[in-house]
Amino acid sequence: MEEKMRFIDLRSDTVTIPTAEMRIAMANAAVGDDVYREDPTVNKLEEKAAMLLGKERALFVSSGTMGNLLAILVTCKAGDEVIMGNQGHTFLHEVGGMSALGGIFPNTLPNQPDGTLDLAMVARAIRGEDIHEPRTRMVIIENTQNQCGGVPISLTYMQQLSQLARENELFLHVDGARIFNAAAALQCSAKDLVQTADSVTFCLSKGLCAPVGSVLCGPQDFIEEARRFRKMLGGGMRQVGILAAAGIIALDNMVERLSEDHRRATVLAEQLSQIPGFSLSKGKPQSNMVFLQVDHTVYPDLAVIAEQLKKESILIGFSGPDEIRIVTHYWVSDLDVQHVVRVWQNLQP
Ligand code: TLP
Repeated sequence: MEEKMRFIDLRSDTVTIPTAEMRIAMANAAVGDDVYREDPTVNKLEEKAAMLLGKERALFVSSGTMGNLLAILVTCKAGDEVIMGNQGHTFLHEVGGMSALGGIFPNTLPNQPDGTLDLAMVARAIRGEDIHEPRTRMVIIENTQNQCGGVPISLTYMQQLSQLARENELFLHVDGARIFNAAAALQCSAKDLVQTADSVTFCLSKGLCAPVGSVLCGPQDFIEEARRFRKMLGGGMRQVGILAAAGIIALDNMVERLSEDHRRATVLAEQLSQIPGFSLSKGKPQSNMVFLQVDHTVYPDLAVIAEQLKKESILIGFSGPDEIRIVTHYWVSDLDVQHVVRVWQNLQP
């Protein structure tokens, strides 16, 4: 019997638990010491990930945060600068790791509503050879861009940003925590989306349902260096094929179905935004996230909404003082969506 989730948990896709198939694969995984590079299941996952993303090599890491941090630590020295969005996860939600652990400097530019960074602003932000200034080494772009609404960043933009980065000898890293959602939304392959980037981190443990782990993909020498930094950070794990086994199922069986989550997010957005007091703050969903602006005059206290929903087994997240974030995933079914809409229609201010 497959374990089910106790709540309709819409707080994030990070809350997903592994499928029954994953648990069986985990129990039966062939393992070895991955610090010796002897875990066959990790090796298989890394080869599969590198091929799928079109990069030379890949490295299994504990989290998206670690993947992004390794990319930065490998590329930059202390005092170097990274251009990134001010709504990017790397800037907002990675505990300032790049500065705390690497002495590396974020130069944030405003994310535009479509999640991109204005290319002219990026060009202007790149430093010259002035002895007073830090060196710009790197640009990070997030795809899908979470805080801007879970928006996918187009192939054309990715190519333009990459060209700008190349012309200025900058390393382009993609925080592709949800790159497969972006690819599903844009109806292209994840490989095409990151083809012009130097490196990418993607997460196995969000919409793809694996319990733990992300993968950093990039050039061979870059990944070799990332492996050293991973060890330095205490992230050299041993018989970790137990986890990689779930990651392999995630890549084999969970990618194709992501558009179902997108469809359910669209249904939720359409239905909930018709209820007085709620509107779509970041437009119609393009992937698995719905952002709802709450009218303060109707619902002065968001905690009251969360409490009523929780009583009906529904959990929601908040992304601002008056904003609710809802994320769909494997464990949210069509029936769950109907239940959420029914309960929401009966909320009391
Ligand atoms: N995002 C989480 C929270 O940390 C906000 C969420 O619920 O959305 N990049 C992006 C774009 C992310 O959204 C996240 C997680 C990460 C990186 C970090 O991944 P983990 O949690 O594996 O370190």
